[in-house]
Amino acid sequence: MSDETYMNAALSIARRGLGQTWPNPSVGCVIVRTDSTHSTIVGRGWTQPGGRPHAEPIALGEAGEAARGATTYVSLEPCAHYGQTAPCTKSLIEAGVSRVVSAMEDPDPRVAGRGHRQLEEAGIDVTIGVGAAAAMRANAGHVSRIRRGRPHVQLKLAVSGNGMIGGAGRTSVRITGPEAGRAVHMMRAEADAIMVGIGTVLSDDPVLTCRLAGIEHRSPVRVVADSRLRTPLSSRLIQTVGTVPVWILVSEAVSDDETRPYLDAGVEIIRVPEDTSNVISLPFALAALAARGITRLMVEGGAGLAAALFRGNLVDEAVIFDAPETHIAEGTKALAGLDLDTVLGHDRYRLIEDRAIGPDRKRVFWRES
Ligand code: AOF
Ligand code: ZN
Repeated sequence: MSDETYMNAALSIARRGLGQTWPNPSVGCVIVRTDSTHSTIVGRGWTQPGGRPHAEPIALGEAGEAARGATTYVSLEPCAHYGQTAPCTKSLIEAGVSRVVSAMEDPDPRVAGRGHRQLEEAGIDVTIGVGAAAAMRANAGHVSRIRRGRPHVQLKLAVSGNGMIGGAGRTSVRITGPEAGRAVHMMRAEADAIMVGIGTVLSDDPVLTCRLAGIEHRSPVRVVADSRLRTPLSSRLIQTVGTVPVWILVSEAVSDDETRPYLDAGVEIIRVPEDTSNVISLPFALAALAARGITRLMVEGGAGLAAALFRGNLVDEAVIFDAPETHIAEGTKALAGLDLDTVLGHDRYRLIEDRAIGPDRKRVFWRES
């Protein structure tokens, strides 16, 4: 089988760690032995919850002696630095692998090409760039946090047949079917944090956890953009803070007296400077999340926050669920003043996925610049 096939396997197991490894990327590693007649996968590993151990030592451990002379496929350049563990390059060299196929260079300044170089200097045959486009997407959170100091922002919108994302007066209505609903919970599992605006908290009282059977433990940190600290202490978010963390982004103008009951309840309050419209500045808010280690941020509403992110050119990935069969007579227009088709039709966005999902349609747009 080809390099691409094994790299796809590495990329697909890397996905298992998405949302679990922050501030580290989730990397996949597959070790393959080839003899005269066929190839066999002798070791597999992915980055473990919390970011360590890294993928490579896990795969090497599974392969044992079979790693000697084998080829290793990794979805990100192996690390070259002494952190809390020894560098993966050292483990690969000591295990005697003869070839490493790596999807892309790691932008972390502690690695940045050094990993590949160390392997080559040890006489290992190194191929870089196999599956690079898919790896850029899988590692987008890590790359964004390292290069731009903010998380990768994935915006999810469910849009009715007549272009609405909610009922009149911001009330909550079901738009998509159960299949799309499950896809959204999977997206939550793969996010480090999920953010909504205060409007959504006040109208929907959402819980924002991942409730797919078997992966409930993969719920992301729940974040509210709430400049004036209006999240009700009685909201389901605050009531469940003991189970899954809640961080509230508030303006620097909010007083300690106001924040105290939230802190007492176990909420983390993050103070963010205001922008010219007297609400928290989104670039500062994203930087504060990245500083706390968040690499992948999913945004689930509402219209105001979505529009503000688009206006600031801060949406890296837009996942749109279209529900053609749902018609909402009086509702909230998808983007509060911005036309979604115009925004996503811009050259900046490329449609990378388009498929039916139950009675609905899922489209994924990726920002190219
Ligand atoms: C790998 N394999 O599975 C991952 C890597 O804090 P440390 O020592 O765990 O290092 C974190 C850095 O290691 C992180 O910023 C990224 O550059 C790299 N992640 N590297 O070889 C892995 N998760
Ligand atoms: Zn490593």
